[in-house]
Amino acid sequence: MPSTTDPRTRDRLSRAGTSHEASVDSAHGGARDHVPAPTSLGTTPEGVDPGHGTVRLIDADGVRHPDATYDRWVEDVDHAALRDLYEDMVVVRRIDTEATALQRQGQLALWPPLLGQEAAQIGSARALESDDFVFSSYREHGVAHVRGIAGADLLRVWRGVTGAGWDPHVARMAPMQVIIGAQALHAVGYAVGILADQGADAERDARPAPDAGTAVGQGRTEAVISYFGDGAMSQGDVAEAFTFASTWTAPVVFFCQNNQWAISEPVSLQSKVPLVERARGFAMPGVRVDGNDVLAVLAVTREALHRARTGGGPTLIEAVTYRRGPHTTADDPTRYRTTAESEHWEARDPLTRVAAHLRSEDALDDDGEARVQAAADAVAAELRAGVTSIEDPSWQDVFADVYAAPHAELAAERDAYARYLDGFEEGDR
Ligand SMILES: Cc1ncc(C[n+]2csc(CCOP(=O)(O)OP(=O)(O)O)c2C)c(N)n1
Ligand SMILES: [Mg+2]
Repeated sequence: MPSTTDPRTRDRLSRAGTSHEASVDSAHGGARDHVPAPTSLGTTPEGVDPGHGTVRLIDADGVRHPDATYDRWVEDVDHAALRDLYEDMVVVRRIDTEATALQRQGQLALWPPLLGQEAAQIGSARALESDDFVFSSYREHGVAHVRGIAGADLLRVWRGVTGAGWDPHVARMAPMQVIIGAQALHAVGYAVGILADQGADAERDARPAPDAGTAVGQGRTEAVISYFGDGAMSQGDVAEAFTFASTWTAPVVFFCQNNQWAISEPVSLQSKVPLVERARGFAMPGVRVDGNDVLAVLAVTREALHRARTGGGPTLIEAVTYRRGPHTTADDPTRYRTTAESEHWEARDPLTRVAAHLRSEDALDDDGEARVQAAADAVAAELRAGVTSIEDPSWQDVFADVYAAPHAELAAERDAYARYLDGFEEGDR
């Protein structure tokens, strides 16, 4: 692998992702047009409703609005495809409800509900190719579902029986990240690694070979997406990630779900300007999207991924949404927010607007709705059966994967823990 600290290598690697495809910017006048005009400092960012410059294709009443820039990104989405997106959202909401119930019944230690954020997660995850890589926080159950992670594997960590519930190489999704914002840096590191690999490939391809036919930079670039919240935007890690991604022209999409709250802290305390405007300072395109509109989210994420794949570098997407449940099952949101606010967002539910749209087009009826619900119930039943049959790991397992090879200090710690456990009555272990 070439040295990534050498500025010449860095310049070459940054260009290695460029393909011969028309760039997104030249295709429709430049995504930077979508960065809203700066709001004067001191005004309150739109904490409740997305305002100017927000991409929305299906409104809260289910009405489809044409969009000169974004329609082309979803022109393949017919009624059947939109029904699939709807079913995805119904299923992940059902997974969420079941997991919340499992926590209340003592089967899980904790659960962070996604209720209200289904469109942001399904729309963006369905924009990904199977070889793209995801770095998420702890709330992206919808993304994990789309990546093919089984319900029981999703819940394993929340049951407290493992540190990572799935194989990240298979799912192409890293284990969830609880350190706020850290995954933004992990994503950029991975994206720079893609550039480094391309640089190495380009060097190899540039060498004369008997049947050389591969042009430098030819082929699709895999892309990386990092999910984080509005609160994470205040973290140094995220600012550093933006800087590195921008200067390296890294193939990464930053997907911020602005769900209005960082536990009990509203977004208005985190930023004096809409979060998307931060992109401008890093010379990144920034797009603000109605995060409760699955079609709009699909469109803007496809555009951003295309930019990443074709050498256009990072994009910041701010998906304006709402966390309708508690931060986690250990939280009581009634202590810090009003019923009026909850009702405001309930009326902007991501599922009901798609159902309303499909029904208005005669593409969904009661039978269709019942089939979707039955599919969701089946997933929930499988999830419950899978989780409740997970066996507790033995106490030794916690020492098993800490180091690549055993060593004396680790053995001493394990023995000390064994003596500690021996101090309990039989059955208390
Ligand atoms: C570095 C760090 N600081 C603080 C915390 C405690 N903490 C856990 S969740 C959270 C709020 C995060 O809010 P946001 O980024 O908006 O994500 P959301 O929970 O709304 O999805 C905080 C501060 C943490 N996990 N990591
Ligand atoms: Mg938040």
